[in-house]
Amino acid sequence: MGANMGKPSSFLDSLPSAQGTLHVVMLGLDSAGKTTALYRLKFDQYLNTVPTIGFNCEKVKGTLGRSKGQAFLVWDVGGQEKLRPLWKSYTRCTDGIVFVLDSVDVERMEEAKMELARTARSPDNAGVPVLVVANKQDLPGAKEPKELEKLLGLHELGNGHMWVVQPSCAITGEGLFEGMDALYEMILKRRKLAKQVKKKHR
Ligand code: G3D
Ligand code: MG
Repeated sequence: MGANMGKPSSFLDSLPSAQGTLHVVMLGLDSAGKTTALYRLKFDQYLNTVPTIGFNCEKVKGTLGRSKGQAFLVWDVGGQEKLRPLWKSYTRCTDGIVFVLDSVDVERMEEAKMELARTARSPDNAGVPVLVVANKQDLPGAKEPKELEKLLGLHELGNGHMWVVQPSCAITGEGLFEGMDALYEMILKRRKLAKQVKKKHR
């Protein structure tokens, strides 16, 4: 501790637990697999889900990499069209956005792209890192991350967003914790950049 005196922020930076609980919102079209993913993250088991009306909210803990032990409060907001206007109120003041995608549903890819773009453009969400969970990779015909990048227009997301595409299968849980770790890395990077900018303008 002594060696770090006078540099409290860098000391705190090295302690993930010092960051407190991070707020994350899960978005995506209905039946993309959001609720399945949330309960996989929470209980490490498959739970039969019913379409979400309103929202689910669970505290989950990272298990991999630097996110190990880090608490995330994850909001799973219903994806049905009539509920989407609510997304805005949940994404205010969030540390990260998890956008869950059905990697097989090419018919609704354009709709998913539009919803993601709408969320990303919102001034409240400027610069909030986006984890795209390319779900249902177990199904034949699932699109690969590189292709989804293009289909979702991720390179044109703008508004200062960092993003990562993580392939997953929410039923087995494959890829979910890797995704949370990638999201955590982006959150840390964003904080570091913000601090550098602050320093520059002092
Ligand atoms: P939502 O919360 O985004 O609306 P749900 O989606 O979690 O309710 O999941 C919708 C359906 O997709 C569920 O099937 C669920 O089991 C299935 N699902 C979720 N993730 C995966 C996955 O990775 N692979 C496959 N094959 N199916 C998945 P039902 O049949 O209950 O509608
Ligand atoms: Mg749901």
